[in-house]
Amino acid sequence: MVKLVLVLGDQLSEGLSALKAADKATDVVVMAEVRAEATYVPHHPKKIALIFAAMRKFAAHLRAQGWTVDYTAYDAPEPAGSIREALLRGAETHGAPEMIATRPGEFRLIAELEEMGVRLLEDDRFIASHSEFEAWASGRKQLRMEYFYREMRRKTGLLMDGDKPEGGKWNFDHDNRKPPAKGMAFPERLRTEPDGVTREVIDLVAREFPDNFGTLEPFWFATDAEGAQACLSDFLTHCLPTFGDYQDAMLADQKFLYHGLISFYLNIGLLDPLAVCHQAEASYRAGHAPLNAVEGFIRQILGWREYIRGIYFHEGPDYTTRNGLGHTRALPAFFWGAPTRMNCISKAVAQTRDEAYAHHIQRLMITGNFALLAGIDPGEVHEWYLAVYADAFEWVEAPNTIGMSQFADGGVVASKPYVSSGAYINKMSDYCKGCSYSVTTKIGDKACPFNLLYWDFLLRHREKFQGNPRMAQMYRTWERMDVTRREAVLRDAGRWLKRLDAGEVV
Ligand code: FAD
Ligand code: DLZ
Ligand code: SF4
Repeated sequence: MVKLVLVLGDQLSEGLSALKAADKATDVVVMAEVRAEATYVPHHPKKIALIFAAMRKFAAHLRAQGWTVDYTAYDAPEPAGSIREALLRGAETHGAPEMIATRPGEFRLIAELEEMGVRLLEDDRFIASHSEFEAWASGRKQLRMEYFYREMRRKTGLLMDGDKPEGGKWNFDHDNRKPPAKGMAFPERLRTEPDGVTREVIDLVAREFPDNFGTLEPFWFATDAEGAQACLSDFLTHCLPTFGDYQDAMLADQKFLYHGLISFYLNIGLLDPLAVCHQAEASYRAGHAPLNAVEGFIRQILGWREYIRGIYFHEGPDYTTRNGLGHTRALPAFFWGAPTRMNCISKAVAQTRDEAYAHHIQRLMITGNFALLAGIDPGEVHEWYLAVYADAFEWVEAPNTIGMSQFADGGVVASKPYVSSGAYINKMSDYCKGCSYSVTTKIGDKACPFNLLYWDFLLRHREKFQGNPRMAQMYRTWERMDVTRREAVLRDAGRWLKRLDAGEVV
């Protein structure tokens, strides 16, 4: 009996559970570039091009291995509007009564497939299974990444010295996260020239999605497993040794610093997370990269990435609608490229527009920090992050945005809100030098908006946060401030927000 095997645009892995459960001699793989997936948010054109080009190449790879692949292109004479439509059509064409798929990374699509009777198999491309995460989470009051990460180290043996962590410590962050230093040298990053298949897709995306926010070209992503591995190898050779030191630094004319630039490859299946961690560990064992860098890098993948996925499935489908702080302000137009006088926001958004990429601290402490301080509706913030980054799929984006960044889940992911005044941004970046606001000014028209909004946020949510021991110091600082100064800060924050709401260039 013929089976239909659905392979989604972020399931481009040879070892996919649905492929392992099928027989290439009899079964048919269904892949489709569909309107519903390409438009559920206005994805960045580079993200759509990456996914479509990688899908086409994966289909060709499967065919070369002997699979029958029923592939519908976005501009096919009879396009498929949705995954459901592609499957129903495939079932009719191939007379296949049974449909299987690897469980998608989004509740919306899981519900759609379940409703159609598609048999869903566990996505085993992750290091922790759902049941392992649930076993770890059950009975715990707080789900802190650090403890989960230690379990993952023990489970995989990565950076272990017997039953002890390599170097005697689980976490070397103390040695990391330095501000940018003078004379830092940045290697040229490997860029992949588009080949014929990618070029066709780029032309299609330019035609079909002309109004989406984001610059399509130059397009530099790898679009197959070999290309992704070449990018990873380039990172391991040139950047990993310095990865930890400057992980949180931000520079206006350096978009990538020493970051991996691999999340989009991991998330669509071109790289395997465990294999990436093993390669990083090998770099340490060979004496090529120091422990603080390698531990920091492995923690991002073995710890954060796995933990975040666990949280999405643990918390359930209502997670993206949470709004624990009751924030309702509309997302300002400058998130979509309208002018702003805030240089940090302007630079982070311009980079996002050009590359469909920003590194973690730009996402967390520039755009995310601003949205949280200004009280933007977390649902709108979530849709923005889901749209604009090439690595954004709901299972990974939502806990980072709703949880870590916007504290809208009430503290499941973060133990305190990630907020800062301009001082942190000034310490970790060179943005403030080129800004029309003054980072050292705390009140008045020149005052950095982060300085004003920081106190406004803390005061608005005083009841919620003043009992948090990690925030008590901030409230004590406020109490020590002169009363007239306090009044001026709140007055100026209110005025600034009014100008924002009125659509002025702020
Ligand atoms: P590196 O800094 O080189 O880190 C190596 C790898 O670690 C990354 O490729 C990624 O796979 C993993 N990693 C690191 N931090 C995280 C994290 N917090 N969650 C999950 N994986 C992590 N990451 C996504 O993959 N998709 C998203 O949609 C996404 N949305 C985010 C939204 C917000 C508001 C924030 C604050 C973070 C978000 N992240 C997301 C996490 C992180 O910013 C990116 O994984 C990272 O910037 C990717 O760049 P890189 O490959 O150069 O990472
Ligand atoms: C993100 C995306 C886009 C833009 N297009 C497609 C597509 O046309 N066909 C497809 O199979 N998958 C696509 N995807 C990825 C899906 O949206 C993704 O599989 C779900 O969000 C689950 O993570
Ligand atoms: Fe951003 Fe404030 Fe610095 Fe300007 S002064 S770049 S708004 S932190």
